[in-house]
Amino acid sequence: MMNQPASTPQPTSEQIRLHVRTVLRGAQRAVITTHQRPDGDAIGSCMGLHHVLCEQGTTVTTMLPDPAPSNLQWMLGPGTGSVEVWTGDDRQQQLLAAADVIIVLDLNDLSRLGIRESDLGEAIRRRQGDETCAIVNIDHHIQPEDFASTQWIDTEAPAVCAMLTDLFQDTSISSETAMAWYVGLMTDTGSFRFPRTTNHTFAQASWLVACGADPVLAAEHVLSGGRFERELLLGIALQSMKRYAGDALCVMVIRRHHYEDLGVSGQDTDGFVHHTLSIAGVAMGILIVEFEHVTKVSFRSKGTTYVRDLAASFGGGGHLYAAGARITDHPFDDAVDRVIQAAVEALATA
Ligand SMILES: [Mn+2]
Repeated sequence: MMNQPASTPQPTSEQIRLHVRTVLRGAQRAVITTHQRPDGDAIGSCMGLHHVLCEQGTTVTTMLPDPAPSNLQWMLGPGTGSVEVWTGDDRQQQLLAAADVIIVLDLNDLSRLGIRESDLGEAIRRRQGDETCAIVNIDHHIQPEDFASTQWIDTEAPAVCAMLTDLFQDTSISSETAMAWYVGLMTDTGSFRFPRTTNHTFAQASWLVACGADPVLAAEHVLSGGRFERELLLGIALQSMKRYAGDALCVMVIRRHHYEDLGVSGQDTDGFVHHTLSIAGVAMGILIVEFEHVTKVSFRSKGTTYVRDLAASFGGGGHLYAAGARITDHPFDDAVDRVIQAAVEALATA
């Protein structure tokens, strides 16, 4: 949505896309950013657009809130622009303050980038309402915060990289850009198998490969770049699996000492939950991870079983088939029991 008086009709998605293209084309000093703990779609969408803007002569800084994970580091180069991790120092604050276009990708809520004076989220907020700076938000998550001067949200899109691929379909893109967007498409669709993978997704992948993306190399880098300790943690997660609700529910539980003993982090459990759905007869899978002051729950489902409402009952949210929640008001064991009980009830009444 572009910010307009309430009386004017909402712009169509085609109008928004045209406007995004116009803003990007006119960018002189752009800053691109994305969500914390950036994944393939986050890094891919940033770096693909980074290359596009560099090639048109824009001075570009991609400002990541956290370092790229080891299996995505290779995507950060090469390029003429700068790719850096936010520290909030004076030079970076100045970069944000001097940008004429700030692009926020794969993220729809600035508070996730922090709310303190020195945080990236606040540095962007300081440019809100500034006529010399366009804030462009391109995302596919639900419930967006209205923070941008141009906001393009498509919750049907399987990846932000898919949205950008469509946006630049009528242009010629470099092989670096094609590779970056291919990685986002591949990772956010779980290698082309999650819901929202359509014939159009394959058409996009085909075009990106025609433009120079290498699907073999992408899979090799992204899927084979894992750490030994993370695979050991996956082993613990798999060992922890229990089934409930006549085997329709499969639950994984990871405690703090499990990952701390291995020298990895609780975030290294990302993606583990999908293993629950690979079991015949399982309609809902849940991963519950213990953190210092919070229990994080990932819900996944398939077929006619949905998890959004279940996640919402714990104060979380997400999509029909993929949702999450953070539980802070109960000790870990209590939280685990509550989640399992609620899931069993949800399956019984579905
Ligand atoms: Mn995404």
